[in-house]
Formats: sequence, C-alpha cells, structure tokens
Amino acid sequence: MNIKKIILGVASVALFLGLSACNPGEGGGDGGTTGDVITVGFAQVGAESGWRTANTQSFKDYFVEENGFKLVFADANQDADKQKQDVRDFIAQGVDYIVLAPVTDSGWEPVLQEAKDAGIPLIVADRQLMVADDLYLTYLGGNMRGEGDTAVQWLVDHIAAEGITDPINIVHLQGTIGSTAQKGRTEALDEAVKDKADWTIVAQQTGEFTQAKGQEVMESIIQQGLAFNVIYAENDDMAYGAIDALKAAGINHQELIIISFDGNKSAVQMVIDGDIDVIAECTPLLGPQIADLIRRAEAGETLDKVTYSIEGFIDSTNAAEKLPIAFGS
Ligand code: GYE
Repeated sequence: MNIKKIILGVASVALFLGLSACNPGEGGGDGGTTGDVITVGFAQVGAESGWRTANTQSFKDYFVEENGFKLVFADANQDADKQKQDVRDFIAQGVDYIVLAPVTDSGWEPVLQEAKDAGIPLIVADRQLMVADDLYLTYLGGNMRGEGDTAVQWLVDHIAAEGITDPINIVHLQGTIGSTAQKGRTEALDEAVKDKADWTIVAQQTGEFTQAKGQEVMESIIQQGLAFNVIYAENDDMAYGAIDALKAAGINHQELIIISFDGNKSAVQMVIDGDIDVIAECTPLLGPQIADLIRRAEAGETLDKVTYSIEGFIDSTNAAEKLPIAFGS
C-alpha cells in the first residue's frame, strides 16, 4: 500500500507570507513607549516544535526598532498557568500591545479583563480562545478545524483514488490537550471516524507536540501489538518521533499512510522521499502580519475579529514546489 499518487480535487494554496506595507515608527500608545516605538509583549507557548521555533523567530526578526517596534518576549514553557502570569507581567510593565499565543484555550477571562481594564489591546495569535469577542482585539493564525478537515478529506480522496479496501485503523497522536490546535485537528478526525463504518481509531494519545513524546507514545503502541495502517500525527515533530519508533521496531513506515500537520522544510523533504504522505499546512510566519494589524489598529481601523492564514496541503503532487518556500529546517 505504498501509494503516492496524484490527488485531484482541492488545489493547495501557497503559504501566505503576507509582508505588511511598511509604515515604521507610527503611533504608539502610552506607557512603555520609547519615542515612536511600539512596545509589544509576546506571550509565547514554548519551544516544543519546529513550528514554534520558526514562529518565535518570525516575531524576533520583525519586531525590531527599525520597523518601529520593541519586543518583550515571554516563554511559557507549555505551562498555561505560567503564561497567565506572563501576561499579567506585561500588564504591570504597561506595554502598548500584548500578543498572546495561548497554550490552552480556557480560563483566560480574568487576565483578559485585566488587560482590557488597563487599556492594553490584546491580539490572539496562532491558537484561538474560548472567550467573549470584546475581551480581545483580533485573532490571526491557522484555522485548526479547517486543517483537520483538509487532512481527513485528503485521506478520503486517497482511499478512493487508490481503491483501498482494507479497514482503516488509525493511530492518532494528539497535540497539547486543550489547545485549539489539538481540538480542531482532533474534532475533524473524530467526526470522520464516527461517520465511517470501516474507520477505527486504535489508539489516541497526546504526544504534546514534541518529537520525544511522539516517539515514546508510538513505542508503547507498537509494544501493545496494535494493528494499524494510518498515523494521524497532529504535527511534524510527533510524526518524526513516530517514524523513528517504527524504524527502531523494524516496521516499514513507508507501507503506512502518514498524515502530519505544519510543513517544516524537513517534513516537506520527507514527503518527497515517501516517508510522510501528506501535511496539512499551518504557517508560523505570523510576525509581519501581526505588525500590520497593530499598525492598522494604531491608524484607527476596525479589524476583523478573525483572520485565518491561507492553508492547503502538501503531498507528492506539490512537495517539490513547496520545498524552497517551506519554513524552518
Ligand atoms: O502545529 C505545533 C506547535 O499552535 C499551530 O503548535 C500551533 C501548533 C503547531 O507546537 O507544531
């Protein structure tokens, strides 16, 4: 079942890099402002994945003085409680804007209310929040449920195109439980499985978006002797870890259908090499686009509440063309 064939249907769309119009030195609220420079506190999730590293770099590269910004960076180390404290520290410092990439999506009302009371606009980036609209300025990032649907639809099309009649037994490696990245991608698969008599999730466990945990979980699944022919890994790093575990156990991973998310350069190369079958894209290069939103807010524009990145999928039909523009390493 080593099948890397042409998938018709959904056209994949180039990553939206969205370089903003240059308008440096504009505006700046009060408190924390140095001259015309806008001080932005960025509450980042952690450093768990290649996606995250590229995301952090995108902010650090763009939010510099020559672009009219000063970045104050906080790393929550994947700890949702620490992250709430990080945001409170930004409020205490009186930064001009807060950008929050939330580890998980709940329990944010009190902190967001505090930011609002302090008059500090807060932009949610990368992962969404389950809060009332008036508690934040805007959201920019991936449509996680959409990405999950893209991956599931690819599998449906693949099964049809290849005439696969075997039951579909899926190992599901989930991201950080309670993050919208996990919830959206998981819901898409769960719903699809509910609908299809011959699809089964044989194991569903978090690998916390890390390579090490992805490998560990896969090792234990192999030890349990479960039969599976599909791996649905909610990011590239867990897919790398799972593949390492399969190789170590002498299982030919190229015989399986491996589905991943993100689109790091090495993962795109693995699609070309036949190690991964499809990646649902998710761009981490959000820094310049967030800067653009801040400039527009400074200019008094009313922003859309939600802006989703343009995302498609990467498989054998387009990986070679995606490789040179892929993020990270
Ligand atoms: O897919 C994963 C990272 O929130 C979209 O977080 C992000 C996810 C991304 O750790 O690699």
